[in-house]
Amino acid sequence: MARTLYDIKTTDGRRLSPFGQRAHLALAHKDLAVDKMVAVRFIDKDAIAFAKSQTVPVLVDGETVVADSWRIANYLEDGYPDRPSLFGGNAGRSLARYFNNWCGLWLTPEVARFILFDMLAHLDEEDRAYIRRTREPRFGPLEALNEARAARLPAFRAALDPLRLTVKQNGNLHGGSPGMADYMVAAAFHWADQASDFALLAPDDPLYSWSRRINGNPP
Ligand SMILES: N[C@@H](CCC(=O)N[C@@H](CS)C(=O)NCC(=O)O)C(=O)O
Repeated sequence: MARTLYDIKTTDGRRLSPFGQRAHLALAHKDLAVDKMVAVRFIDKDAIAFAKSQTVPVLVDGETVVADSWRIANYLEDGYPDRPSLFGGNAGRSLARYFNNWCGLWLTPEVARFILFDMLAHLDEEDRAYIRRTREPRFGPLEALNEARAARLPAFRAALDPLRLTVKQNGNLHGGSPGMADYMVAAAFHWADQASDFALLAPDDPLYSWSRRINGNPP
């Protein structure tokens, strides 16, 4: 059964979607290979129109089309029950939903404020214009965001304390080995690493080594 993943990937090889990274990690956890990866730009809406989606990731698994990283994770969990579990049961699935919402409502927009301006350097002219057009109404001018980021960093890092402590105590959010909650959170840091050289996490932060390990890129 052929498996295709649509994700944002630049011509210089950067994967600029935290949500795409979640799908990569979930597929790897299930030990499911991606036969074909289709690199799309932010503006390439026609390429994913068949999935009735405006966003990536989109997974095509044989005849099945699934858009949205949370739905992809649930599809993989339910469709491949004999493979390692992403959630560790229904209680784990419910708790993972909290992290999906926390990332969507807080972590990903916060990370965006630190890296969106730098991300422009990896986009072509059309995508740069698209990002400004769609993100500046929400975040304000990207230059101003960038100028404010150093001042905002201590509060951002402090807000990660509950995550930091849990990772220190458990090893991962899911416990001794990572699961979907870890993938969703760590994927936001993968995005930051791909888009920018800005040191969002200090190298001696336990979250630095944890997120790099989860993303398959140990320190
Ligand atoms: N809730 C969706 C969000 C997906 C999403 O926002 N993807 C971004 C890339 S990070 C995208 O495709 N953006 C296209 C756009 O901004 O038009 C998911 O979890 O998959």
